[in-house]
Amino acid sequence: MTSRIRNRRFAEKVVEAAEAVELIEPGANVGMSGFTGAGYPKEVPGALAKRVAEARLRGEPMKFGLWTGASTAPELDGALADVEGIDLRLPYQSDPVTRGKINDGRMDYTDIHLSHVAQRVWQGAFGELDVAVVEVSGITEDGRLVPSSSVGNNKTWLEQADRVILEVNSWQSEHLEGMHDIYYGTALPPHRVPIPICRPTDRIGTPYLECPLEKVIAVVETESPDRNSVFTPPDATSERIAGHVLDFLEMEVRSGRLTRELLPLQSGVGNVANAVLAGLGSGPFDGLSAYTEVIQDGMLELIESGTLRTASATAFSLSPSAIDRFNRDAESYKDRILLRPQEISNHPEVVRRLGCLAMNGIVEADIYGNINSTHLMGSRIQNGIGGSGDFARNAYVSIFVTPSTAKGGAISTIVPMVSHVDHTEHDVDVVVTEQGLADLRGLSPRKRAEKIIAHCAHPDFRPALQDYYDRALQSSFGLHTPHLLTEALSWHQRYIDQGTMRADGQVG
Ligand code: 0RQ
Repeated sequence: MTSRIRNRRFAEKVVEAAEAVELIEPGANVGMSGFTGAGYPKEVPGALAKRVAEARLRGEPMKFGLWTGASTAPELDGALADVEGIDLRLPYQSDPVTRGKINDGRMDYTDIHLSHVAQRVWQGAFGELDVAVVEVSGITEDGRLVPSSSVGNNKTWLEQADRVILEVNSWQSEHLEGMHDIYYGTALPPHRVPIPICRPTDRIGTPYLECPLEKVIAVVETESPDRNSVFTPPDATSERIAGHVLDFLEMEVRSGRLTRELLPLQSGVGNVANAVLAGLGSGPFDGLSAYTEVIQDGMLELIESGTLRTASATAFSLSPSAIDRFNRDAESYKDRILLRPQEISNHPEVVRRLGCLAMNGIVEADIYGNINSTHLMGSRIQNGIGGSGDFARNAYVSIFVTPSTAKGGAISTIVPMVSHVDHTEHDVDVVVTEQGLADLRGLSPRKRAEKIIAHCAHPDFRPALQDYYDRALQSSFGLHTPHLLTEALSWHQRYIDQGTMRADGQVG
């Protein structure tokens, strides 16, 4: 028995991954742990992919429904997508192989708000959950499960699945024990009660996941690390975007709409988010808190410097060097960091009550402030909506950030009309590019368009956007939200046809 499996009866169920996957019947719906590359099972997915590949060679194709918390890693999504072993994937992915299969029409994908997944599964909207495959960082003497570096939907998987395979990962820090808050008080209507979180790190549950021993069909041991991408320092564009966001927040403080403590921060992952977080460390802000999905490097640094007092999330997404620092000092983070199930970390009720300041990346925005976070040219999925919708609609201020161009300047991320809508104009308060910031609060559509074109568009595309808007003012069917419908998506079609949105045909 390893030291991580402290319960004898669980230890008796240890098998190799290859043996465990034989217990998953073809066609099963499988709920796996994992959120932004943290806490996904490391051994079972690869073994399952191998089984699928071997079965295919025998002429017996085999597919599984694959449900997770959010994105995972090449060893999970990539491996199973590569052998075409996935039937329906949900709810968020960012794996290139998976993305390719979805966009080629070879795999089904349903992209839903992260906070909605648990209730949809409880409703039975995706059918039965047959098997859960969940990474934990240990099993206690009395058989409770110590969660790992993400919680995601694990509580729901363990409750809903008929059978459970546990992966016990001794690479994960032992100090994770006690850092989680698993709330068992959710119910379907009409039995719902308020979620009693009034401050980001209010504890309302228990540090452990529960799973009856009888459900556990196998335990697999591993020492493999999470997929931790190396931290790349913010580039100049991200820093300029971050600068505008920080100026905006400072202005909100100066005008008395926010205090120096701001309100609980939610921040998407990536370069811009890290640049904003870095800037918060040197700004006039203090005693900050976060109620978010993911704790990334920038947030850990803010905690280390003391600017960020507390952070609630559902997962870590740290670089290897940040993980080292975290593991060295994990004990001291216990009263400052807390990981929850994603239905709680992203819960609209809590986000609205706390008044989160939400900041997320986008694919494109239109001149009226509608946002596309997910689709390229209206039809190709990039990643998914993730938690951006959970936060944006319910935030105190919802901020969306993007460079003003993509693909070397061939694409304007500010367009006449978005080619797909994830966040409607009603959910969008502030749009920011490296060119500037448009505060849309309180503005009519026409005033919004003027601001977005003037402040956010790249100078190479600004005249064409202004020209579109001016002509729409002349001949639109209605003048509340002026549009030229036969032209509104022509920028996207030009990119598809000519590889550029530029009217002069220049590529980049
Ligand atoms: O593609 O690498 O092939 O060139 O999209 O774009 O600029 O690297 O930006 O990594 O911050 O991702 C919206 C995808 C932005 C992300 C999105 C191309 C661009 C590049 C990526 P290449 P960048 P980022 C918290 C909240 C939704 C979920 C969310 C996202 C690639 O922020 O998934 O907010 N958000 N979750 O070239 C064509 C455009 C484009 C474009 C960018 N207008 N047209 N291609 N690209 N803009 C996290 C979770 O919920 C878990």
